[in-house]
Amino acid sequence: MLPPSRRDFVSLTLSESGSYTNSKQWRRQSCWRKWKQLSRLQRSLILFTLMLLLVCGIATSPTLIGHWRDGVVAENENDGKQPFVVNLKNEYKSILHEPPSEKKDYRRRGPPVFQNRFQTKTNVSSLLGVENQELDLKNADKGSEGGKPIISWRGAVIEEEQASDTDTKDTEIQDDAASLALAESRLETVREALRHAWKGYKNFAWGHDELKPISKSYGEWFGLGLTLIDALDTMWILGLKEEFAEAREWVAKELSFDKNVDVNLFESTIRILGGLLSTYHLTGDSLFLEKAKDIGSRLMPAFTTASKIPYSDVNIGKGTAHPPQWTSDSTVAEVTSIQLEFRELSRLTGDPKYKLAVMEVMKQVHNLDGKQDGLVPMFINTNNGLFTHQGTYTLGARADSYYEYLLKQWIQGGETENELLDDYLLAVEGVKKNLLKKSTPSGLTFVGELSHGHFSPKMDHLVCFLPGTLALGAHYGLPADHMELAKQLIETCYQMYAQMETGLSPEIAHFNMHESSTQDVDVKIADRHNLQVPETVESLFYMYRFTKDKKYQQWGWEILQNFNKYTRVPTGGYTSINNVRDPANPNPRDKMESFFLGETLKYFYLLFSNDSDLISLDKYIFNTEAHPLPIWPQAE
Ligand code: DMJ
Repeated sequence: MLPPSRRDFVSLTLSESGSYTNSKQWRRQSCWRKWKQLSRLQRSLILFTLMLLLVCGIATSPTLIGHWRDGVVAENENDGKQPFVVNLKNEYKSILHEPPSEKKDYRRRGPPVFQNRFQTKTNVSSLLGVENQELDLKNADKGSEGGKPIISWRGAVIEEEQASDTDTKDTEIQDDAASLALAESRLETVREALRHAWKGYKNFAWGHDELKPISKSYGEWFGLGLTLIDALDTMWILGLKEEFAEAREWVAKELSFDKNVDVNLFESTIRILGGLLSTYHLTGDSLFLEKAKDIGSRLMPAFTTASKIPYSDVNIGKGTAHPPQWTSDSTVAEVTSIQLEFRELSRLTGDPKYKLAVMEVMKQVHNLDGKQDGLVPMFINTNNGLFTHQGTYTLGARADSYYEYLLKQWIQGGETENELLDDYLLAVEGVKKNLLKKSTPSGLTFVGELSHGHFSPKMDHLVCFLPGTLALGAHYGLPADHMELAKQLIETCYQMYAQMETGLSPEIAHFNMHESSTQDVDVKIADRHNLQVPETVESLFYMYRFTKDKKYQQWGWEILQNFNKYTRVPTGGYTSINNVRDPANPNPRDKMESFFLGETLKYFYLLFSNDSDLISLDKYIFNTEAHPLPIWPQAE
């Protein structure tokens, strides 16, 4: 039995007498007296109750618990342990209506503008009236998980997210519209350039090989309407129907290959045979196939040599062929860059003789001695079939498209001809080992030349086909470092334009490698001309197709503007220039090359188009004159 003073009950007598004064002193004395009158147990119970109320008050205060919990989270995040915090969150979330972690994630995501928008909307929604709270509750009901208030909050956030998504979509639609408008305006600029070039050709050089726009006359090379044929598929791709129709009319009525004329095998194959085959494929018009068969068969006498390595020149009227007057050699690039066209001619005609002739060349070159790490010399003898002038290796003139056609034949044939691929892969390694260097001061990667063991930092603009070819190979599954090299080289090719006073590249650049150099590119006086060649634009096109990096389009746009500024002739046509270093007097050469229409303008157009199906690189392979030929179906 407990003593009376420790009995378990509480009896509070608040008034000892009937007199009541409400003075502070009286209240203090009175309270204290009452407190003293309580038993120890009563006092303990009161203190315990007060403590309990205090703890509950703290626990139900979101602000305080928030501060406290954040402190714990920070501490636990610091040492990597969070079990207590996780439990705490679970324990309290139904009481606190604390937003789930997504809220923090939303705040972290997105650019500052988005974050501000989100925060503003959240604040606004916290001020919403009853109507909106009801809406939230409805969302909670639809929303799921038992319709708890916390879900109502999630519903609100979903609304925020939807609103933000809508805004983002609006922005994307605006971006898309702006980018479509930009692309269309650039495409129209290219169409206009082609119309202007065509206007000069039509007015002053109709049916002849090349326009001389300054003298308003023409030049003849083969006398076969070279510019007109080279431009056929470009006009088709650009949708210049009227111009295409008048060109077709000329092909149908005027073009005859029954002429006593010497033509260069390589040039007439890539421009005429390639142009006709491509136009046939794009249009389905058999006129172009018949013309292709005619010129193809007339070029075949070039292969009647002792070695089966073709002569450089053929008389397409007489059916005779010969090497140049000064040598019995042919150029390696020329004899190894006619394969895509003759192989396609065999496929279309069912006559294997074309393909057999050109593949014999590839077989011989594959087996020849005299290469260095897969790199080929520049000349080959048509009598004995051996390389001549050995010891010089370049990716420029006289060797360039050998490398390009190794890869492209492999792709054309359905990636089955392994010797072609092996030679290509070996050659890329040979380039890396022997020809790649960095310039000073900018560290541009360039491809120089090797001559009897001596490196020369000379790079032809022709070499700028290489980034595009490397990128194409990477697209077809070749090593990823080919693409990395392509990115470095296209930057260099662009700089060959950007560092010139006209913004147009010279035909040949010499890169500086001395520590004291203040500029990367030197140009010799004899190399200052620009023939409106396509290689950099071609590579920009491949790079854009595969990376979608808009900078390649922008670089191309700058180049096109400079062509318009320095090479456009007001009375019609464009001209090559002699001096890319003198904007005041670029010194026009009075010649518009056929490849300006056949290649350069076509690649500009394809570069500025965002439609990857416009001459898909999974269906077509471009010959070295930019004429697309189909990649063969696997069975063939
Ligand atoms: C074109 O005829 C072809 O691109 C060829 O492969 C190289 N020379 C000119 C353009 O530079």
